[in-house]
Amino acid sequence: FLTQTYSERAKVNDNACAKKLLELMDKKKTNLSVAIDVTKKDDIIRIADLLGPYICVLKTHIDIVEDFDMELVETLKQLAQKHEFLIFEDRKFADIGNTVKHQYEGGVYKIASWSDITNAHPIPGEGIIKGLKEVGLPLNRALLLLAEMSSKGTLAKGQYTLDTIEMAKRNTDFVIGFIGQNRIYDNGDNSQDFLYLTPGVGLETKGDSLGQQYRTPHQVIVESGCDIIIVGRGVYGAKDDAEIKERAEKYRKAGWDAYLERIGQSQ
Ligand code: UP6
Repeated sequence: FLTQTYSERAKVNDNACAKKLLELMDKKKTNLSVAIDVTKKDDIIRIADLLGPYICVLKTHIDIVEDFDMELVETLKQLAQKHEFLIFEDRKFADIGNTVKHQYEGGVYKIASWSDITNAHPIPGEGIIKGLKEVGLPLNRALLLLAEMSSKGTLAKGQYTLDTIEMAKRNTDFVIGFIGQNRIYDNGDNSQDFLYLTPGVGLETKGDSLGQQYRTPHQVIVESGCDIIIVGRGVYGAKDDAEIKERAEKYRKAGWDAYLERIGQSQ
């Protein structure tokens, strides 16, 4: 899959969400996901509308929003349609199946009702997938498992990561891929594969004071074989809207050029 195009991979993917994602990446020429980690509803909406044309996935942390209401997610859904991107609530579920089911479906945020993709830590065992699947599958939602993390000292490594992949392989109707740093597993034929979405991407700095570690789009896409770069502060942390757009275009181009190099189509 390292040399296959996103559109070739879309054709063999039976998960509606993964198929749509791969198709829109190809169409919009972007493998950039932006993490809009800001805390005011109006800022999220403004930045989402601004960045719509540059991104394939809008990543949210809905529980950091101070003035959350359902109108926010309704607006994000409309923007997702207008600009053709998917919404990924980075909820990082980590509890037993019965609990995550409620957290995913209900509560204040009703994540399953608006987020195309969400993610979960495999730490509780396979029940977490089963619980989320009961809610998400009928709604055509998809799940990513956290196989590795970008942060210093992460415990998600070695056998834990390999076991995560085995869990995903048993649930390919709902699990479309991973949050990770490397393409750990590649099935090596032309059947449905996993998507690798990678946070910890930055062009200017190597990390922050709280353990975040950054790599470049080239390292992520070409050297590590991942599919989507997730960038937060590197994009939204600009001084004004014009600079946010400039930065988004810079990361979009860096990610896309890296992809073209990987599939052997760079000029
Ligand atoms: N994130 C990571 N590393 C992981 C998993 N998730 O950084 O292993 C998330 C963070 C944040 C974003 O929760 O929303 O990706 C990275 O933001 P940044 O680019 O501003 O560091």
